[in-house]
Amino acid sequence: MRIDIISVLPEMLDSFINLSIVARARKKGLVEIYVHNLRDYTEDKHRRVDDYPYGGFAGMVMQCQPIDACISKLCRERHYDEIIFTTPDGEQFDQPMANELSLKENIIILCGHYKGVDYRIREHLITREISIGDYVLTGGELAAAAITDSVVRLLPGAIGDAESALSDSFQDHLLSAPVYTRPQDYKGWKVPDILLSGNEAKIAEWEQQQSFERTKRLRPDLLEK
Ligand code: 6GU
Repeated sequence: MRIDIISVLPEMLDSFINLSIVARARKKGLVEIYVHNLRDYTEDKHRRVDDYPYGGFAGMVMQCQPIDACISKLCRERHYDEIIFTTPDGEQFDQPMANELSLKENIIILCGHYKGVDYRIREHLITREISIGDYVLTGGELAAAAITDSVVRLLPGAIGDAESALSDSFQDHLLSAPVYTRPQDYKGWKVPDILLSGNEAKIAEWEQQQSFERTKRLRPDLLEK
């Protein structure tokens, strides 16, 4: 898989793509991630990528030219399955969407900034608009990082235990059961006896029941799905 991220703040994504599971997946050759600085594509001599909005509204708007230049260059080099724009008014990102994106070959993620981008970009170049939740971030970089992280960890081989991605919270519309590690007793805080029993069937049953109870208590909306 290949992910191209277009940003006015590429530094914000550098540490993320060079750390942890995402970095390891890149080293293993499971994913290629490229971050493009939008300013490298502007024809403006001051390297500006934004301008005042028509209509006298507040804030600045990202211009068509640099975005079009960057996306067009990438699209001449290979086919992209999805050209995503991160924006608070997009479709809300969730696990099924991450699963779906993890099956794509090549995707572009354009990080939104300022008041937004010239709407013509959204009409003519973007194939999918994604929000990561109902709150406003200063820029789309954190959203692009969240999307990339959730997609990359699903690529076969990205995380050690093949089963652990499947047992994630949300993967079956349920929250995960609690987990514990050594010691059995920490300052009198005990690990549930059932987990020390060695009875696999009983443990599996406990896990299911915990999963269901936590979902019912914390996220009853998930049970309706
Ligand atoms: Cl994708 N962008 C911004 N700027 N804010 C957000 C968001 C995206 N998703 C939630 N809030």
